Amino acid sequence: MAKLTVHHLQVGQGERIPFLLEELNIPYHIKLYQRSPLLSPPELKAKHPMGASPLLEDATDDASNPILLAESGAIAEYIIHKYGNGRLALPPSHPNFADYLYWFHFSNGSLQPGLFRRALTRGMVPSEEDPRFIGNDMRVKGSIAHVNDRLLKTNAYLAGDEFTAADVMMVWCFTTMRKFEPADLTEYEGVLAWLKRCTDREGYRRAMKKGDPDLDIEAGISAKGPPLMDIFAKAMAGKKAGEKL
Ligand SMILES: N[C@@H](CCC(=O)N[C@@H](CS)C(=O)NCC(=O)O)C(=O)O
Repeated sequence: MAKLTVHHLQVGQGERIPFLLEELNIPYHIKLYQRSPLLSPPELKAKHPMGASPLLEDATDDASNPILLAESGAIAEYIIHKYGNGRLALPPSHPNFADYLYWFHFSNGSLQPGLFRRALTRGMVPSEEDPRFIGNDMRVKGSIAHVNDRLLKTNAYLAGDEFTAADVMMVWCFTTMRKFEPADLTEYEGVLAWLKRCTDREGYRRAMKKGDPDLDIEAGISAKGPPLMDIFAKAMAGKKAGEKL
């Protein structure tokens, strides 16, 4: 049996990994870390050169020298292919293989960096009329509309009819990540219906109970989004310059 430990910094993208493991019914241990005050605490920083979450520790083959893997996407692929028999991925022979790859990578490759850039710009410009904010805002709105169009087309999941790891990767961008950068989803019916489909899943509920039991899931999936994490907005605005984050 696999001996997996997920190192998860609470209220963060690490939530994807327990979600995936629960969906695949693969047993794991979870070690929780709290932000200190915004970034990783010293014990998580010490575990890997990037000091970020998620981290997967795999002691299956060698308990004295476990594999330590970072990067959400790499961890997801590792789990799917090493322990999941390829479940929740689409194979190259599947007609929607290209869709699967595209949407699997879209969250960390386009939407999430776009949201983060907009958050940074928001903190740096005098007003939302500033062209630097407008440019980033247009990119985020374009990305969300692109996801919405896709979901209105499939009327199911990102890769097509089946729930896949592409959905696991994307959900956090529309839920917990909105604690860092707000995004009103009122106009995006496709995204809202898909969010409900994904977050109604038992795997998601079990994962969130283990990883972030204090997070309000209903607020996370609401059209307006969850309450913001104040310390992040302050950090983006440079209000804590000189202080340790
Ligand atoms: N590209 C990485 C990013 C990891 C990352 O930045 N994680 C955040 C959690 S949302 C983190 O650990 N932040 C705390 C820190 O960097 O100190 C991934 O996809 O796993």
